[in-house]
Amino acid sequence: MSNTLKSVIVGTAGHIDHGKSSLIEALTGTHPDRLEEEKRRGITIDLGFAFLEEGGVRFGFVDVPGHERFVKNMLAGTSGVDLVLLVIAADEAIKPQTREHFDICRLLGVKRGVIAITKTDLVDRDSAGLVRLELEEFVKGSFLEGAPILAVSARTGDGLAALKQALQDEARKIAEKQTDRYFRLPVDRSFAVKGFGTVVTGTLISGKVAVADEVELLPEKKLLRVRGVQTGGKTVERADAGQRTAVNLSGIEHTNVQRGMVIAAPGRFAKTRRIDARMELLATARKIKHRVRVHFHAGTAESVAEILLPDKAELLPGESALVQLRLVDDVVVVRGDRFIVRQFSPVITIGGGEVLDPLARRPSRKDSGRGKFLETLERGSREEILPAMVERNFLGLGIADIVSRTAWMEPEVLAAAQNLARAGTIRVVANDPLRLLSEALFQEISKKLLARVEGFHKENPLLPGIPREELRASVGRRVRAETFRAALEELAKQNKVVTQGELVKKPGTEITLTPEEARAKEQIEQAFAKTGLAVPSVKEVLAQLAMENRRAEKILQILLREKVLVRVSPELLFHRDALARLPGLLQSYKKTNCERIGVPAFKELTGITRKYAIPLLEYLDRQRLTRRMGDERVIL
Ligand SMILES: Nc1nc2c(ncn2[C@@H]2O[C@H](COP(=O)(O)OP(=O)(O)OP(=O)(O)O)[C@@H](O)[C@H]2O)c(=O)[nH]1
Ligand SMILES: [Mg+2]
Repeated sequence: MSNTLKSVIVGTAGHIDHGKSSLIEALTGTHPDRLEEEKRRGITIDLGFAFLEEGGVRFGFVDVPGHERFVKNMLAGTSGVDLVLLVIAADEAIKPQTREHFDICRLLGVKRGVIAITKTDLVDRDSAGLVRLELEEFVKGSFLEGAPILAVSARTGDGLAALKQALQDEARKIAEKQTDRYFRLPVDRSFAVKGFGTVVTGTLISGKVAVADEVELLPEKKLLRVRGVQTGGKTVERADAGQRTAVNLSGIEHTNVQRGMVIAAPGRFAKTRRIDARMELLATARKIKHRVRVHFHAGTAESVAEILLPDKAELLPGESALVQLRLVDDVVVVRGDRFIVRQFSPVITIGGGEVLDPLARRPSRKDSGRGKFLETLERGSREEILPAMVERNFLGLGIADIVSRTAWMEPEVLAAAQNLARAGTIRVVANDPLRLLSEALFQEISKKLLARVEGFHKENPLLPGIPREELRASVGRRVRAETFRAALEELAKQNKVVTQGELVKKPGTEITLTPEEARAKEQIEQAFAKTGLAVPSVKEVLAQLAMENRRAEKILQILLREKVLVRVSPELLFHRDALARLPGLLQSYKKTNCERIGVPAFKELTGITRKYAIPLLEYLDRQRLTRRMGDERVIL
């Protein structure tokens, strides 16, 4: 099984014409230059590839151009390499792109490498020795300090065996890649193969991809099917992280896939144009100011970008800072991805760094927690980052928000979330799909809901409870449905509220009526409504109900508390509609007669007897619709 071999990606680096491509050919038998123009001009323009299986390692070589005009192609090839093969011609020693490529490798976080001093057939031993000393000095303090330095010649084959051995030794030190990660492959080429259709290639930087998988093309968000997979030029069922991979895709023209796009596990990654990052400015660069325009490169993608310096006016050579990158085009990156920044014009590499928050928000003075948050993203553990992320989002965070920022696996997020929930830091408001909220915010929302339920009961003593939607509206649209549901469930679990169908209420505020009671309530109301002001006695009304007196009394109380019936005197109740007609009657009397009215005139006006007239007038006095003056009332 060829899959048991360790896969290692080796990228070349070095100045133009220093012999990179020749060395790859000498090592693998494949000349990596494939374009007509490359052959004609004798230089590498775009990325070239070659493979070698040796000593239990499957090497995938990415050969890059040394020409300063093609550094952007070099960048697309270098992201994802495990090992750099830094090539220096013995007759020229360190040149500008030796330095630039070396800087790029360092900024991209390449961890290991082998240095080849080539074309040794052109110089004497002493010169080669001087170049070696110069190189040792050059890489001091960097990831290449102590790396093997081999003197070789592609022409004579001198030193090639030792170089292969050194590559194997370094390859062995590279950590095995985890394949249980979400699949991600930044595309570096797309072309059509007769009889197969679209084929895209790239370095598989994360996870795995197999025949028949569904993948998502980003940033377009187009779902595609994998028809076939190749690694190292061989057809395979599956390709794993760390392999040069070609994927045959159905459902798309090759012209619709370009370098810089990403194929990935569907729904796991997101495109962005606003990235918070830690950026280092090279010591050799000029200082940069807030909002400087640059070229941004990450993976195989590039975009013009603006660098925002939220907490400083300028960034000095050799300094590093928390910056925000505003891109012109969409890219797909996650926390921890490396990037390179090149000066807008003339185009040279000036710095690079590490993505902290790929879905950043606009920096603002009000956002005082930003710096601390980014530092947590930079250095924190998952258990520290997760609550920090959750706290910054009033709406809480869904699993997709978390994964697309961090590329953490869903089970990892779940496990961390559960630990944090147990510790009382965050609240899991929904499990499937997972949604998290800060515990403090959750408590605040619960408190508001409870207060609203209590307030509702006070305002509406006779309504059984507040409708869910009304309760939901009371906390605003910034509270998501899942959060509302979870808070309500929690309150119910604590027995602080009771939910009953669409209603929410405090426990112990039972006033639900049976159908029989509801009918009785209707009958009582009718008895008063139809008699106008000449109301029957309460006793009489209740006696007519087919219901024991105590229950009937209770229903009467409900009507009184709902203010359908109004107690005018200890004995007399009136329907509110009948009472509502009185002010109008009095006002028209005042207009057509006089502003004073006596008991007889009132009796005549309303058509009622003295038995009702006196209590009603006293009620009107209390309501300040009339004022008693001797035997008469002044209509107010
Ligand atoms: N004498 C001698 N010439 C070499 C050796 N290696 C490469 N050359 C020659 O140097 C020239 C450049 O070699 P390439 O391999 O194309 O150099 P490169 O670094 O790939 O160049 P770019 O890709 O354009 O940056 C060619 O003419 C090679 O034949 C060597 O070991 N000895
Ligand atoms: Mg070349």
